[in-house]
Amino acid sequence: MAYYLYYMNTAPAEVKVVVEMGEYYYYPSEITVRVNSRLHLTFINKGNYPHNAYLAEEKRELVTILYPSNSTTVEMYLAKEGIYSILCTIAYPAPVSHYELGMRAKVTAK
Ligand SMILES: [Cu+2]
Repeated sequence: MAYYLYYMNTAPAEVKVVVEMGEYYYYPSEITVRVNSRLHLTFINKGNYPHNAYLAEEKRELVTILYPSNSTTVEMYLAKEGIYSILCTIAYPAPVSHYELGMRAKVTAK
């Protein structure tokens, strides 16, 4: 499942995407935006365990921890082309991080 959002103007584009979290996935798992987009990601935890969102390329957490039934909105400014990986680094109740079980999403700016 992928969202493709294109804009013809050169002003920063405001893009809003709702990302569902569960065991063990983000949905959608692929988001594509144009460079120079301000991406507002609203994470909603529809699962039974806590989840987070770690931005691998910048080595920082977008969402520290989100408990079941909670939601939060964070912003990513995509100033240059690239592919960004969002991973869930929580390892509960499984002994491995959720991203190792497939909980990862990709944001592409092009
Ligand atoms: Cu998780």
